[in-house]
Amino acid sequence: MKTAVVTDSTSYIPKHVRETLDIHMIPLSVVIKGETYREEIDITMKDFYDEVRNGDKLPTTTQPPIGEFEKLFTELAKEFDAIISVHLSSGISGTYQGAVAAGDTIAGAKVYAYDSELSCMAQGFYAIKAATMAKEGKEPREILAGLDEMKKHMRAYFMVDDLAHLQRGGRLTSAQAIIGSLLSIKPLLHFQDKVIVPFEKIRSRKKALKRIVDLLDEDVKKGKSLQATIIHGNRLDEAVQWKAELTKQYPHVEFSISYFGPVIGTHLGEGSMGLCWTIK
Ligand code: MYR
Repeated sequence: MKTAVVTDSTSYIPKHVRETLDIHMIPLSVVIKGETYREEIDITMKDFYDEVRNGDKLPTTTQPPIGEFEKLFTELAKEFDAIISVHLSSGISGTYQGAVAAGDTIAGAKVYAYDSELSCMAQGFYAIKAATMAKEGKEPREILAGLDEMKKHMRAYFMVDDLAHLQRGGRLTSAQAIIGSLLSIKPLLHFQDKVIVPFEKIRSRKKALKRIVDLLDEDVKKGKSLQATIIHGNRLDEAVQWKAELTKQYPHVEFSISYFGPVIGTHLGEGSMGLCWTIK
């Protein structure tokens, strides 16, 4: 049984990793001043933030057209018996549903769309795990069980500099009054039941980051072997420094750095910061 692995661009898996593991990528897009850019292909993270920082018009995002899924799945079905397609949470984007709908039209390979229930490198962890297991010759059933096991241990917390982006994009699921009460502070955010909700109200960026480390600490103490990624919205220097501190504090956790690319950055804004972790 040969299984191919697909993910969308919001996993922000580095190109060389995708190439090494044969992970196929379908891009979402940002629309800036009427121009559509496929992220990870037509526009980099840095160019995106530079472009929109002082722009008078705010960007918007779009999910991949179903035809793109159909094209890729049809191509892969010539060589593979199964396709596992890992996507950002179905609670914040229609991308997962697009993969499901396209998968239903494909002959010759069974398509398993997998809802990561979050996004970014946390989603990337699933795609990398799926691709590694597929290369080991594991059956789709075993791969999906591996992803579900990983999901039990997945944690992702993040904070934004300005909640207005999430509010404007409609991706913060809370009563208007709650959002209003959060606007002046830096709440810690996370995913619950596939949507973004405030985890705790915290007043400063420093305290929010410290709280994330406390949450990591609780899981480190459980003794499982963990991998973690710092995710930043164009704050590489800060991420590098945080990684050095965390690596010193938790030498047995494998840390890496990733970013909130154009699509996710449209909804979070520049200067966001997060940490996700799970079992290896
Ligand atoms: C679309 O247009 O379909 C894309 C919508 C993307 C919404 C993104 C909302 C923010 C997600 C934050 C993820 C943080 C993961 C650690």
